[in-house]
Amino acid sequence: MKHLIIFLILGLIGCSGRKTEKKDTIDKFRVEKVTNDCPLKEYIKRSDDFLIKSVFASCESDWKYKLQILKNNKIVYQADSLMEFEFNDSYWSDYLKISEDTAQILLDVNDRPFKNYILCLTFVKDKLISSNRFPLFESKPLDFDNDGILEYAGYSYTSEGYTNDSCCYNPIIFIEKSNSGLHLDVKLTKSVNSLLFGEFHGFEVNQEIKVKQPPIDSLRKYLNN
Ligand SMILES: [Ca+2]
Repeated sequence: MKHLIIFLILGLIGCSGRKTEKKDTIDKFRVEKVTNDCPLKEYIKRSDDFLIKSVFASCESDWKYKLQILKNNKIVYQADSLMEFEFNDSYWSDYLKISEDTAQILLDVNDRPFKNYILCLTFVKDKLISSNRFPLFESKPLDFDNDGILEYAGYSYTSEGYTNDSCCYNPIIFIEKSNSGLHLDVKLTKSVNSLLFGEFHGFEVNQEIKVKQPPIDSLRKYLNN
């Protein structure tokens, strides 16, 4: 969490106009100490016309933060500076060119202590038109409903993995990869979870809804793992 501390200290310094000279001196000393022990570095990734910029503490290089996305030198997305991102090899492409003007960027968000999730940003030219949260995709996509279109499967809760020991409703979510990009497959998600849990209880995990867990083989089948 050292980089979080650095951020918080930087945030405090950003309000220095309202602070005393003594307080400013203490804060500057802290920042220099922390950054000397674990200097900040910049992470840059290019996807087509989009430039993703973020920073990370060199001693915690897995977690990037203060993320910005630029197109033609203009900031088109700026994450909350407390959000942490990871850039790992994965089953899914982190950039989808949908048409001449439309593209999707997928970001792996570290939501610790909870499970990572995917933030799917859809841009038309340089405008962000939608921002969707998807569960992390568990494996390669599969045409689960035989409609000729692939779907990714994932679930949103637990850090331990999906086991049949848990007692609460935790739906498997299907994200269809169509010609118009990635989007929630409502029909498939409803039908599979109705089959697994006897009834569809919604798209969100719900700890208030106690359910009999389906056999692990069924879960693995629908997670394609
Ligand atoms: Ca399909």
